[in-house]
Amino acid sequence: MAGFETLAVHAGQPPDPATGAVVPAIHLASTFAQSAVGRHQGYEYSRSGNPTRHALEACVAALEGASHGSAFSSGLAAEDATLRLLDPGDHVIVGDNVYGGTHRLLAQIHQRAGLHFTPAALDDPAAVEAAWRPETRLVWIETPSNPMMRIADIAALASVAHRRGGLLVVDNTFATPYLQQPLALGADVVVHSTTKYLGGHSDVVGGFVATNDAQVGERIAFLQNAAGAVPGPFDCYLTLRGIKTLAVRMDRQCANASAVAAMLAAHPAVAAVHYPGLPGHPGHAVAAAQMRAFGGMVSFTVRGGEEAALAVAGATRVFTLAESLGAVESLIEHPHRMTHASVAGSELAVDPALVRLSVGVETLTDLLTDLQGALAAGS
Ligand code: P1T
Repeated sequence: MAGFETLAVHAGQPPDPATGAVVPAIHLASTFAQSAVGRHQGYEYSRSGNPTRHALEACVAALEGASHGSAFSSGLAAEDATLRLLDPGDHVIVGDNVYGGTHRLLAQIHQRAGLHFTPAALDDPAAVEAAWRPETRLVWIETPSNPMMRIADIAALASVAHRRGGLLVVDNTFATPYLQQPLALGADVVVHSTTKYLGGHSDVVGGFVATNDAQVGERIAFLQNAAGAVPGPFDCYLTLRGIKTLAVRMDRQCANASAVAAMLAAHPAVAAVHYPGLPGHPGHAVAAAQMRAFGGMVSFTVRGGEEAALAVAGATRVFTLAESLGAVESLIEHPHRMTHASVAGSELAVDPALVRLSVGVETLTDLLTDLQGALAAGS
């Protein structure tokens, strides 16, 4: 089997047999000619299947070690399709720290359609087991989690879920398949916001579902076509283009993030740093065992509370104040008021003193100087 970087550049995108083009074509056609009714060359209509989208699907499936992969128009569309595997009355155990939009999707859409869910400590397999009900069908986690960077033991949770007859879904957005391969660790389904590290350049929104369970994969492909939340061909092309450099971007982002985390950990204005690469992080050992490196995301609380956090988030010059993450440019945000505003006041609410960083590929000294200046302004 080819190595990760080779797959990232080539999987699903051999040179075009008609022209030799080394880059996949952007097939804009919405429909495909049939030589007789039902006789076609594999494509009928672009919601059901599109050659550029299929290249992306083959590539990400290969990176995740999956037999089935379906691309969606956003991460939330991919999550929505995954939750539609369930029926009214079914129960989901969701990690108690997840992207605010994931909680909103469960609480404000799927719960209304009859799904039940219970948050449980994602870093404690016993807590997940304790939350299990006879009607539990699925455990849903992020690791590292957004925005607290908590680490779930994927293999341990997979064994709890399987013993009880459920599925484990891992949102692999923060880690990417370069750092962590949930399916190889026992997870049943991987979901992604490809908007983040896979796209890598803050210029495309997308999502993905990957699995080795044929029944699940076929149902997800059915939902992709039947509900229709598909990405356009240009978006698929941009995502494929981003993926080619995933490994090299990630190497730099991990190195920059670990230096940023070390600086913050020693800074007097910082109360706590959440980065699984720090030896004191409670998930450090599990992360070291299941991840290649510790990722490009760092969060921290400031001693001055919410006001200081807002001041820091507003005072950087190299880090741009913006939602999202995973691209080449560094971003800073205030989860309580931004990405996790939809969980404010709920049991999943995040500390208003928390600041989240997505560390990019810029020159490390510029990033450190920028943060030190903002921390001085915020204290
Ligand atoms: O934004 P979208 O492509 O729909 O993906 C949603 C999503 C899913 N999973 C995780 C772990 C995410 O972080 C996100 C989106 N998150 C942000 C926009 C953010 O700034 O945290």
